[in-house]
Amino acid sequence: MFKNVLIISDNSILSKKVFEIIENKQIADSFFTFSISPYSNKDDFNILNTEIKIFDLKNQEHLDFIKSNYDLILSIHCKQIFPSDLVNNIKCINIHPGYNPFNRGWYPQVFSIINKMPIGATIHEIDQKLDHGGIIAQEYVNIDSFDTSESLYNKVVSKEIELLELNIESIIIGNYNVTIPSQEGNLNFKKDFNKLLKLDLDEQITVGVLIDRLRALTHGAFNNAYFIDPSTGKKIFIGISLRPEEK
Ligand code: 0FX
Repeated sequence: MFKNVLIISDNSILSKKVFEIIENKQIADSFFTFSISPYSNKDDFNILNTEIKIFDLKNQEHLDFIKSNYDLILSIHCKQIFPSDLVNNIKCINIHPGYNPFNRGWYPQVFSIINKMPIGATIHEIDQKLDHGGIIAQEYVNIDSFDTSESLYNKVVSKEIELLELNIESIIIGNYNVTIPSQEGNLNFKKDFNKLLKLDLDEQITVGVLIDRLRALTHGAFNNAYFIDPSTGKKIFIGISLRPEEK
């Protein structure tokens, strides 16, 4: 049983969900602390109605504090990579918006739309490699032909919440099982996402490949895909709208 649990997150909506799940489950024997990385704005987390700490996982004093005060860390979309000093000394568990070991790393749903690898949500132990450790729970979500990055991401986040609701008690008690993935899978970085953004007006590709590229880069108001206007040299941002027929 883990007694002092640190939740570190840069996603206020998911943090609030976890807060509610913990409250509803009445896990009274453990003490929970909510925190963010320095990349987040504390004000965005006021909706939690609890004290929010800020921990910088690159700061050794912060790491020493964490090591002496907590016995379990739950990473809920944290922007910082967990250093080996933490991973080797405390149980660290991550909820990842992807189906490990496929498209580990940056924005899994974007890459799954393009390379057709499985997508879903995974709860796993953190080890030295990114989105890599033993898997505690995971589930697929389906990619529809009309999904964009945004609609697929929303399905993944709903699945993450479902998995957390189902597994949080066994994680806190420490009686969960772990499965080691049979392969290393593949890993994408921010630079791989950035390489997708610029569209070459002279590139010859099929309509299917183009639609996939555009829907993989369509996510709400984010200015992702663009081409360069040949006459002005300006970036012209582009998204796609997909509407299945209503019957
Ligand atoms: O909570 P989260 O999904 O991302 C966070 C961290 O920011 C990220 O570094 C970490 N790898 C992840 C596990 O947790 O929120 P987000 O707002 O950063 O991104 C949500 C989605 O928004 C992303 O999957 C794709 C889309 N997006 C985001 C940005 C910033 C874009 O399409 N373009 C963008 O420029």
